[in-house]
Amino acid sequence: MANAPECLFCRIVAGDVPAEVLHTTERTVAFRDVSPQAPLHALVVPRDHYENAAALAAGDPETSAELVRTAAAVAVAAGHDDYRLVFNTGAGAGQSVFHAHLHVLAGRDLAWPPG
Ligand code: DGP
Repeated sequence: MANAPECLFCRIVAGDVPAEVLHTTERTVAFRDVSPQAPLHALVVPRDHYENAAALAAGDPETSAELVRTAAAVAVAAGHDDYRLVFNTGAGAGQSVFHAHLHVLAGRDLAWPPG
């Protein structure tokens, strides 16, 4: 799927918007969230543009799996065996950037159920 020039995360992937990149793979980029909700708060995104996790899983299941592998690698590299992975899907669920992204949260007690 082509990248979307107006998409913030496409621009981060392209290097046009700065971000603290933690890990890259052929298909994914992981970078720190600008508004961290935990000591480790990273976002893992596909290099290609998909609106949300469901669209990514339907269109490119291998990259969908790589997102999870990358998220685990980021957490473990930061010293965390316990971590939370979150896909917000839809504005009502808190999605504000409509390029699929997997939140990686770790380093504090994470309550359940989430807010
Ligand atoms: P969500 O609400 O699930 O769509 O998550 C979007 C996240 O993106 C949110 O936690 C804040 C983060 N974010 C927004 N703008 C930027 C940015 O310019 N740079 C970085 N690194 N993160 C951003």
